[in-house]
Amino acid sequence: MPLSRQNTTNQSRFPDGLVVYQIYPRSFKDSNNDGIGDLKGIISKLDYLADLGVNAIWLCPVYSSPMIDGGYDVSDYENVDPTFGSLKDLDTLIAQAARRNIQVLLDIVANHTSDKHAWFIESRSSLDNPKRNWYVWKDPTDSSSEPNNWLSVFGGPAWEYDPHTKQYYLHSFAKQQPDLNWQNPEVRQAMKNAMRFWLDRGIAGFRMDAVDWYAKDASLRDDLPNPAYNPSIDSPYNMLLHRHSKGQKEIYKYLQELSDVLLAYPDRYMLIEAHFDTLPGPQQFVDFYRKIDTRVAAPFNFSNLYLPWEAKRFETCINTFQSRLRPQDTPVYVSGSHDRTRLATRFGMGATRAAAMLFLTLPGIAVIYNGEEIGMENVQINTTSTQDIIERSITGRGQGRDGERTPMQWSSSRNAGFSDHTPWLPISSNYLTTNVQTEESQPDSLLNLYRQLINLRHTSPAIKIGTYQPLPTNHADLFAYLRIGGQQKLTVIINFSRSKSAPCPIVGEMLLSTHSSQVNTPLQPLEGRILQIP
Ligand code: ISL
Ligand code: CA
Repeated sequence: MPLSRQNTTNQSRFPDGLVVYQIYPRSFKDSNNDGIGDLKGIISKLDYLADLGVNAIWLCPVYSSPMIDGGYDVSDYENVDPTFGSLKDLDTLIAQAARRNIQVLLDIVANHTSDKHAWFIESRSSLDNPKRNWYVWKDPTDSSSEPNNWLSVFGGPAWEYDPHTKQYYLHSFAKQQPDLNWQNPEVRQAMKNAMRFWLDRGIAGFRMDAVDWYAKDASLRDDLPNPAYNPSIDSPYNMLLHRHSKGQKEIYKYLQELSDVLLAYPDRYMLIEAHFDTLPGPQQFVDFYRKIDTRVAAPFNFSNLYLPWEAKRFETCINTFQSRLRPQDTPVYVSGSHDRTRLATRFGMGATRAAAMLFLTLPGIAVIYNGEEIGMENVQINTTSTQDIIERSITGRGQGRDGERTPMQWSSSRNAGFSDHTPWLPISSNYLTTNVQTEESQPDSLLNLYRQLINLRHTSPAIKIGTYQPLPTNHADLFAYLRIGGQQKLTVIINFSRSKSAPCPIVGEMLLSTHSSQVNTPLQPLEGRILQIP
């Protein structure tokens, strides 16, 4: 009997037990000492990634870009920005990664382009330009103001007036990131062509950026005020509820069209950046599984990034989510990203081991953001070093993303072994102890725990392909679940308490403890265990 659930019930394209490693290329490894990470730098670290055991790397955008939003403002979808190297370097990276059984995923930023993209330059040139309708252009209102009240995620109105043609264009993000008009089939065709360009070069698939904004209310109705808005802590964007400026049902239709592109190639897939928090409710999230081909597409589950470190909150969140999935749906669990506070800073360094065990033993796909595996922390960036457009436009609100984007800490040598040149963002002051080289030499380091967990994920059939079942514990600090498959039955049990030990209610063989505990002892504070049950 075949072992794989996915291969028996459907032809899922997602490799079993997939671990995706997210790379922020600007901060991973600098090969030519200009202070900025690049493709050759990534190539030089492929052996590190192979030793870690990841099956895929997802590169944040490396396309040609004016870099207003760290490359999420693309001026050519079919080329590499010289900051990162050349198209040839990317081909080399794909080939070198393949030799190590590592797939390469690219980030498709399709909601908007850069204002320097040739399409937008044409579009803004005249009212009757053939590309005018590739973007969202509207006349001012009678009182000469913005067409409606929609806001930019990065602050201020989502409309920019263009004096040349006396119309406004829509930008859900920066004004240098005009929104494409997804209602226009030519735009969708152009995006599909860009995807094919990369698929033909050997890319395994994509992370689809900001899909929530693909479809807006066709009649551009105003968004309504958010009654829960708190001006002292919330981003000004959250002043309104975004019921009309994003999240319309056409998103599913558009994404299904993109799925069809992937289906025409063998073994290709996409991960979708959709947000629980920004959609009206969990049903919309589940709709991503129901309305898009689940063999090639799955949405990220970001909900864990917003939870406090409490057993019952995680238990409810994960059990509810799992209960809504059908066997053929692939969950995608995310523990950090280039947009969110790092795990060690969010939950505290003490919780990183248990969190690693949790995220790497859940079913489906695990996404690790670079640096989480060594316990990197958010870095306080002083105003003179600010890079992120959010920090520049919504200054001092703690919304900026530079803190989680600082250079990878490779060693205790100068600039943490990232570069010989002053890096584009400061290195964390903890790099002398928190770095790859040091942790490689310590058997019980966080890095070595990640390696063990990833190895177990690939070798244990229950974790790799097994089902997920809740396991109620009757203890406020414990969260436990069963993974059953391929003749193996495992329990994962995590003690979320930072100070109290807890009785271990499970009898079984200890496969792994985050704290090297012996079997039949109480769980230590913040300990996680994987137990094999006869
Ligand atoms: O991170 C956010 C705000 O702090 C989110 O609202 C984020 O902007 C949204 O999830 C979309 O993010 C993605 O697209 C953006 C880019 O800036 C982010 O880095 C990317 O992850 C625009 O392309
Ligand atoms: Ca460089």
